[in-house]
Formats: sequence, structure tokens, C-alpha cells
Amino acid sequence: QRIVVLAGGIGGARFLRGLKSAVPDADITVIGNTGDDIHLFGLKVCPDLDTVMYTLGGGIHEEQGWGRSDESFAVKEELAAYGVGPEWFGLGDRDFATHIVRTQMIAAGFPLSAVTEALCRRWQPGVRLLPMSDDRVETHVLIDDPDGEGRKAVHFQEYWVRLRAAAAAHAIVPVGAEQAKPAPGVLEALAEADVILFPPSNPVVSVGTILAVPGIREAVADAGVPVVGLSPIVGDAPVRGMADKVLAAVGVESTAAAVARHYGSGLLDGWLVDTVDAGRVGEVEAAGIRCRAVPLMMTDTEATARMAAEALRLAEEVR
Ligand code: GDP
Ligand code: FO1
Ligand code: CA
Repeated sequence: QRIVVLAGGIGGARFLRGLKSAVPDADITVIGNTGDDIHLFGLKVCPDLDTVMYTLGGGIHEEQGWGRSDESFAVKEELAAYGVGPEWFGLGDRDFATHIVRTQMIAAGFPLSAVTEALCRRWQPGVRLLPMSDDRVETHVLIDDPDGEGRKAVHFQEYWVRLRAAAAAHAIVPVGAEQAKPAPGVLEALAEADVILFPPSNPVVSVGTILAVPGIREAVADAGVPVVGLSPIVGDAPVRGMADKVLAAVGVESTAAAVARHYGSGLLDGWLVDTVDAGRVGEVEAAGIRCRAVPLMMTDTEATARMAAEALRLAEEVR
């Protein structure tokens, strides 16, 4: 069974761990969000690709959900001693090595897709991990200027990590997306998929950014196979993080049903909401999307594997 998953960071990575456990023999291709990528200290950092790679490869900081396990911060401290920032982004020593290897390979002329494949040779994530594009796409957020009048655009990481999404966001702009091409293998994987899954990733800045690369949304819609998603919103709030803020910026309510309608029946065939949102199943089905309420808390791999199995069951129902 060929499964394609459009993934962000933590929500995508944890779901993938459950999916692999539910269907160990499946051929899984992950299309990863690169809109969160940021250049720091001359290095290219790809938080969402790394979160997937480390989580599936056994190198993730489990409690934190991003970054390396057993991490230290000597380089960060030394940079701070030189007065070289930003200090608000916590790059650890082990993690730095990944960014050095990546940046070196890119400088040598390798596309991000080839670099990601090389990094995965170490981590053996057990899935094929493709960046959504080899072209640079950077999500920026239009906010009220915290230190003055008017509005300004900041990099997504500055909005999310430094400002903790506290500044009012007016627009989310995936800069460069319109000119970007899907990375090699992305459209092919979608065309050959037996099922396409949207994990409980951020619908705006993770899955939404991937879908903003011209050709990808069309390839998902035209694949002719079931497309099933799982809600990252449970009980009218994100399970973790601040997805409600970026949903508001694009005019979408923070409910499991509103997110399904945002994707729309042109894209989604099936949608899973948590059991606490069972009252919203009718609302989703009225939008032409088959919906079931099942437990959606990824508390451990077993619970997550059951979620993945439910998503695949719903896919068979709508096939
Ligand atoms: P990020 O790039 O690290 O922000 O990760 P993703 O975009 O892949 O996923 C973020 C989303 O995962 C957040 O909006 C959370 O609400 C959602 N999420 C995290 N843990 C869980 C969980 O256990 N269950 C569900 N349903 N959603 C979750
Ligand atoms: N998230 C934070 O909240 N603070 C950090 O200092 C931080 C550092 C960081 C370093 C490497 C990496 O791969 C991820 C990192 N993240 C950090 C997580 C990540 O940037 C964001 O939470 C997601 O991109 C949000 O979607
Ligand atoms: Ca992310």
C-alpha cells in the first residue's frame, strides 16, 4: 500500500510514528513543509523536515517535540558571548551539525531533496522524506508592529518563537511559493498513491504551505484516491501550539469542523474529529466530507497507531 502524507513538524512526525506502527509494510512517502525554514548564522535550518527525521530516526527530544535528544548549547552560548544573535532561537550543538552538513551540501550544489535524502541515510526514518520543493519558500506573517505604528512582515519563526504568536496576525504569506516547483518525486508520489493523508498538522502554516506550491493541491485533488485528514483542533482549541492564531489570520474558526471546511470537499474525502467533537460530525458531513469521531490524542505510539488505522479505515469507506 502506497501512502502519501503531507506533514509539518511535531503533529506530522508523531502521527507518522503511529502510521508506521499500524502498517509496517506500507510504502510511505512524506511531503514535508519547508515554509518554516530559516537561515541563521549562515546556516540553513529546516525545522519541520528535521522534526520528522529525528522523530522517526530516534534522535528527537521527546518531551520538547523538536530538536535533538541529549542536547547541549555550548555553541549558542559562545555566539551569545560574541553578541551574535538571534538568541530567541535555540539551536543545540548536535542540531548544529545537521545544519552544517545541509548548508555545506547546498553550497556544493546539491538540491534540498538530495541533501534530505543524504541526511536520512544516517537517520533511517523508514519513510521516503521529500521536501515540498527544492526552491526557497519562507512563510512570513503580517503583524501589528510591536515597536511602533503600522504593520510589518516577520519571518514565521520570529512570529512563532520570539513573539509566541501574541502579535495580531493579519496575513500569512508563503513568500516564494508561487514561483516554487514541487521537488522531484512529489507529483509522482501523489499520482501513484493509494491513499493520501493529512496528519493533525497545522492546516495553515504546515499543510497549507505545502498545498500553496503550484501543482501540489491539484495533484492531491486529481489523484483519484481517498484523501483523509485528522483534526489538530480538539475541543475548539489546538492540542498544542497556537494554530488558533494562524487560523484566525485566514478567517477560519478554531473548530474541527471549520478546519475540514477550510480544506473543502474538493480536496478532502474524509475527516476524523476527536470524540469530544462528536457533535460536529454532522457539520462536516453537511459540507460533503465523510466524518467520524474517534480518539485523536497522540499520547503514545499505540494510541497514535489506532488513529492511523481509523484514517485508513475511513479511506476504504470513501474509496
Ligand atoms: P509543527 O510544525 O511542529 O507546529 O507541527 P505540525 O504542523 O505538524 O503540527 C502541529 C499541530 O499538531 C498543532 O496544531 C497541534 O494542535 C497538533 N497536535 C499536536 N499533538 C496532537 C495530538 O495529540 N492530537 C491531535 N489531534 N493534534 C495534535
Ligand atoms: N521552537 C521554539 O519554540 N523555540 C525554539 O528555540 C526552537 C528552536 C528550534 C530549533 C530547531 C528546530 O528544528 C526547531 C526549533 N523549534 C523551536 C521548533 C520549530 O521551529 C517550531 O515550533 C515550528 O516550526 C512551528 O511550526
Ligand atoms: Ca512547523
